[in-house]
Amino acid sequence: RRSVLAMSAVASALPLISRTAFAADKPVFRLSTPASDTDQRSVALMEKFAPGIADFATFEPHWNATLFKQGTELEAIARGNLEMAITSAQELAVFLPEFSIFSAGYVHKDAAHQVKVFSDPFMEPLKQKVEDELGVKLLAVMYLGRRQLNLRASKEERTVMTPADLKGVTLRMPGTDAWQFLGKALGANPVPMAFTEIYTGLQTGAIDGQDNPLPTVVDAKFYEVTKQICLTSHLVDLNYLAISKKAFDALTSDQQAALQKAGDDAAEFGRQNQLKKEDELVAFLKEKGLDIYEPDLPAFRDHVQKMFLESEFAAAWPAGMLDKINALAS
Ligand code: KDO
Repeated sequence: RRSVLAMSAVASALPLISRTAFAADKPVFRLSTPASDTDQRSVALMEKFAPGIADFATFEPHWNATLFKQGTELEAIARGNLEMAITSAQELAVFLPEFSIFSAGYVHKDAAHQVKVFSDPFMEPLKQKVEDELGVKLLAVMYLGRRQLNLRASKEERTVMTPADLKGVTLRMPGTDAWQFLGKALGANPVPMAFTEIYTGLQTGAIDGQDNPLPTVVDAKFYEVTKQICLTSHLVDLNYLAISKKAFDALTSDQQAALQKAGDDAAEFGRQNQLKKEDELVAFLKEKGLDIYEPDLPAFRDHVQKMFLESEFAAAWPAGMLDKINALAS
């Protein structure tokens, strides 16, 4: 009797053992990003994405560009050295120039417009190209916010109403051509610098200013070393939650669906929180003593749009795509 019991104990333990072995073998999805752990995209990933995939994979984020330098993540995924990133259209445009359409100022109108554009069938060939050429799958569009000009000078020292008022201003922009061109289109003198170096750059005066959405200005404490924010809203900025296609393809179809849902849930959660923060933080920044004001928006929009349309970037945009994007704006 004992031996029968023992036998059945062994038998029932077997699937358990193999399950345990499988659990120990769960793939680890490392994500590298310059974002801090308190950035709303990061919070959303921890609260929605990590638990959504926990049954079959381990999410291992590396914040503040501690694993890969800003801008090197796509190549790291392509080479098989990294599984996930929060990439940008500007970084994708380095490899696939058509993505520069999303780096042009005043193209996306708001967060909802970004979602409509990302989900539209006209994005399919672009997403496919990213998979085929970089081995990267774009899972979801994440909302970063409306980028604003944030300068060391007070409004009294420099009032910015039109692009001409930015003449000679050393403006830190992220380090790719599409980003640098946006700085130029704003009328400034753009310089490349990694996100993690901005605070010191502002503090020492190596740069006169930087551009980022209000939640980032607060999260990274740029308000401590700047005196004004000019609400140009020149780019309704997005990021793509990206995963290695190889890592994705190794999952079962149920796991892939669960991972996609976790990505969508994280993007939506982060979007809502970021939108709320964008609204709330004007008061916080004013309290901190910053001048916050709107410039002549048509002057900025016309200048930026004209420069992009006349640039070599626009030559790479798929025919008719800008009209299709504009048609999706409500
Ligand atoms: C930045 O470097 O200014 C930027 O805002 C660019 C974005 O694409 C994004 O990568 C972001 O930095 C980082 O995630 C840090 O918030």
